[in-house]
Amino acid sequence: MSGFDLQAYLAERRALVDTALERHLPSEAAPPLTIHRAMRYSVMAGGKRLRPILVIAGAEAVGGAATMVMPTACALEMIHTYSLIHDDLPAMDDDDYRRGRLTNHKVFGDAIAILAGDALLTLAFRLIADNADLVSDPRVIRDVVAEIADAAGTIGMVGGQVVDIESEGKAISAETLEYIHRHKTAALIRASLRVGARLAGGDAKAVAAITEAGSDLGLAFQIVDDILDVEGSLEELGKTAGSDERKQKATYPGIHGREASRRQAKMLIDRAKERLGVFGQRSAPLLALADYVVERKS
Ligand code: GRG
Repeated sequence: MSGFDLQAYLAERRALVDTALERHLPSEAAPPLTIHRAMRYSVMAGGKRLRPILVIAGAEAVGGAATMVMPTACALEMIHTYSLIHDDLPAMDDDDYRRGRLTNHKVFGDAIAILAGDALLTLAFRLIADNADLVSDPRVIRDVVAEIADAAGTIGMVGGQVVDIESEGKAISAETLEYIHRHKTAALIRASLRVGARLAGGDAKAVAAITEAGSDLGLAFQIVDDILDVEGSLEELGKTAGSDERKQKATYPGIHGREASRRQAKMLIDRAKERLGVFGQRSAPLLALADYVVERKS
């Protein structure tokens, strides 16, 4: 037992992220009012804030602090929230609930939901540019922009989403499923850890270790998400459970069975934790976060 208090760590970092998001989002009183309300509705609906906390934890692992990376941490949460808003649209997964409330398009209509996602994605890159004022070498921002664009775009999250949509109702191979999960989900999680370490001045060895750990952590996160979709409830998940089966989506438990999926997630987490060993005492939050990824119930 490490004795590390993960719940306190998560609560403190979540509060910092929420305060920063509140500050960076356009005011509901600023015109055009509807789009600003729609952006705030989904971002401020809660959520675990996993990606911004990983940006912060990545920075802390190399001796940095949350203040140095906060605009980029908020940017990752905005990109993630945009992807959820668009994923819930009738043209994609057509979901009614997200983060314990009605989905964005159910409240604001499809057009505003599309635009709220677009606006969050563009605001995210504005925030990454603003992060230049907080780092010792602003040239790193160029790489951070490129890495986040790649992780969110067609060689990352959007690419995974395309293959996911094209695979609905089809029997796909285990390799294709891993491709979907690594791109749709793991790419952004890996990038969160990586840019946190880079912005805080991590050297090449540290960034390489955190990148590999991030990749394993990201895949494990999506495998657990697949298992929770089978085992969870609307109350626990804040979204409708059983949606993968209804949409005839291939999942880890569907292809490998629940037990083998759990074992695979655990193997990935153990491997990630081994890689995080290079950070010594500073790895405590990341090690606890890794365990949380497999043990979580929402
Ligand atoms: C629309 C370009 C585009 C991509 C959509 C995010 C996504 C890709 C789809 C949502 C459906 C899904 C199961 C995605 C996998 C990623 C995932 C597990 C999202 C949920 O993330 P959490 O659990 O959500 O971190 P909270 O609400 O806690 O932030």
